[in-house]
Amino acid sequence: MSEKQVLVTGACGEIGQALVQGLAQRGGYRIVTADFMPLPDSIKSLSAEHVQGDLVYKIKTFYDYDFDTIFHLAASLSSKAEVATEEAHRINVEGTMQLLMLAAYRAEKYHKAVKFLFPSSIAVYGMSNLAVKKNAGVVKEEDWNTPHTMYGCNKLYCEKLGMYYGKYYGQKHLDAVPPTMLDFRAIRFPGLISAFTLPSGGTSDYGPEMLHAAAQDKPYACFVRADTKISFMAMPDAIKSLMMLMDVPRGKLSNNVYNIAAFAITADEFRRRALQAFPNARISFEPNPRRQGIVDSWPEDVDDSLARKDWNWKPSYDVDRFFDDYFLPEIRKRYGK
Ligand code: AKB
Repeated sequence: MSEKQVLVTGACGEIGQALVQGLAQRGGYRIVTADFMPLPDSIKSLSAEHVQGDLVYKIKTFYDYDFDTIFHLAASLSSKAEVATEEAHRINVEGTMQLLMLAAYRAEKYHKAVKFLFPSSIAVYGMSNLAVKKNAGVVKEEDWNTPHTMYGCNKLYCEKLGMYYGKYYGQKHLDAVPPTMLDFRAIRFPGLISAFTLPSGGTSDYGPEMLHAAAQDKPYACFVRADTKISFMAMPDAIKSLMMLMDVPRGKLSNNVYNIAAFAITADEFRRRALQAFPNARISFEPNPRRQGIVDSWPEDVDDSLARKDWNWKPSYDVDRFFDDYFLPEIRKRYGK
């Protein structure tokens, strides 16, 4: 069977590295990667070709490629995007727009379905204050689509752009079998935690930063209050969800955008679990008002019943399994603790 050609943008990021490894492990793909940065050694040999540079300027390169699936992961995350807003808009919106145009062009011109997988975020939600956040509890896809950040606005708008291109391009070939179209599918990710890489530029970063610091005996000043609660997920579950959403036949999808959830815990719960595993951990709380404001606008948890219903989504790691079966064993190997 011939290999499917896949593009992974933002391949050097946390999701990118884990996804390239996941695709390579599964086999059957020719993986083309793109990023500002050169590929890290961990995935260098897994990429058939790496295009290094700014996606907005490199886009022309990709018009000659016959991609079956595009994972567009490149983004400037929420904390970074708040201090470099126009730059974030350029990366998050213009980059996405260029790639959607490319996918739509290929779908229409060559009568070929192109799957476009887009990582959206809990940052698309925005609650006005903590009382509203508490009352809202677990939110559905259509609730509270009033983001407070540049990153959240960018992600929400790009979801709409993806649906727009999916709806209005390639429609004349919908009666083909299989239908040929730009097939846009998005997942709203919670905070992600990998045992192998550290995030940068995000606001959910306090979770993974605290755990990695504790495992290395480094002191950590958490930039949000102890009672701050949002949802988190193990990186292997994030990769599993992308693969599941890629695989599911279009006909089973009742939506283009899906919440997924695993466990919602407070920063204090992270501290308690870190101390349990590493009793000498030195963790303090020194809230940063700007970053605190961002997480206070995000929901405590999200309702992923639609993903469960449409494509049988279920995380493999609840909070206990996350610590006991994934994070702690891997991190102990990594830091020799
Ligand atoms: C961030 O903190 O910006 C990201 C996200 C929740 O999308 N991790």
